[in-house]
Amino acid sequence: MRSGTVAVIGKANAGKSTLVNVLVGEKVAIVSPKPQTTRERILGVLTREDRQIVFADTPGIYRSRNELTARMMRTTENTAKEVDVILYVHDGHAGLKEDDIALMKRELSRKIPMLIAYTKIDICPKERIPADVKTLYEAGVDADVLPVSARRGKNIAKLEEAIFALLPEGEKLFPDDIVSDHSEKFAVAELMREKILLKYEQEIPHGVAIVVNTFEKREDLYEISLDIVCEKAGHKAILIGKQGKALKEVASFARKDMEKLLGCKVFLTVYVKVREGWRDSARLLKEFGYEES
Ligand SMILES: Nc1nc2c(ncn2[C@@H]2O[C@H](COP(=O)(O)OP(=O)(O)OP(=O)(O)O)[C@@H](O)[C@H]2O)c(=O)[nH]1
Ligand SMILES: [Mg+2]
Repeated sequence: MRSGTVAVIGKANAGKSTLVNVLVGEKVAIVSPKPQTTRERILGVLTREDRQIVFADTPGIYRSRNELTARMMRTTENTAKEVDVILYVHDGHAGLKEDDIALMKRELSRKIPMLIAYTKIDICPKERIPADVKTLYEAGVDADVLPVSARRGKNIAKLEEAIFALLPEGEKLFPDDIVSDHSEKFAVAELMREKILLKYEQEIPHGVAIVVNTFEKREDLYEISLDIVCEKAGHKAILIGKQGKALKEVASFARKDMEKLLGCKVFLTVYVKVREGWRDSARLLKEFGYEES
């Protein structure tokens, strides 16, 4: 039996959460085309007869501009320090830049076994892959590079085996039926945030926090009531839309996913509230559940 933890690290929007979800085989983390989708460390647990791999999905590396993003970066830094393996996720489609090499070298300097998942190969030019691998080798990035596509499920089994080979012998860290360290209530809040990330543009989704006030099972349905907290009155108006149309749409979209997750009907009530500057307020960050992991 081998078991251990794997920090999944990389730039914002690289495809870390998508990769963790396919490796674990369940949606443990939300995904969107916007950077800074993941705000907290989320564990996704893969258990087989001979192994348990605990993936720690992390907020993507991004220049921090407020206390929320600064906390996110500290979470990522703290996670990378205490693991058996680092899985560095590189977005092959975005192209290899000098700062990618610098980030990989920084992770390598921790002296923790590291693999590079070169992802999104389904949409990147084929000839680019060997050229980038050569560039990395010549730059002294001494780690195995595995080309994968999380979206197409390509080379995922190979990646799992490469991780498995780096894990220490040991007993399971979680019971067999656990796939994540987060609650259903957390997952519900995240699904709401995911739909907001998908529907609204620019700063609006980044300035949104979800607070679940009611989460109760009543016979054959869940009663869920939540606040969408935003930063400005102008954002609130856009979130709600003309005659509440936008909000109705996004809430209905989220409700359908919540029903899939919980396996029963959901009665969802949504309120939009304004809390100016919450991303820089230690008190509000705590109230909304954003503590450093
Ligand atoms: N074509 C393609 N797109 C992918 C692949 N993996 C992820 N994506 C897309 O890339 C975008 C970002 O994916 P995420 O998994 O949210 O990225 P992340 O690294 O977790 O991002 P942050 O949490 O913001 O740091 C989404 O639109 C995904 O659908 C892939 O293998 N192929
Ligand atoms: Mg993510």
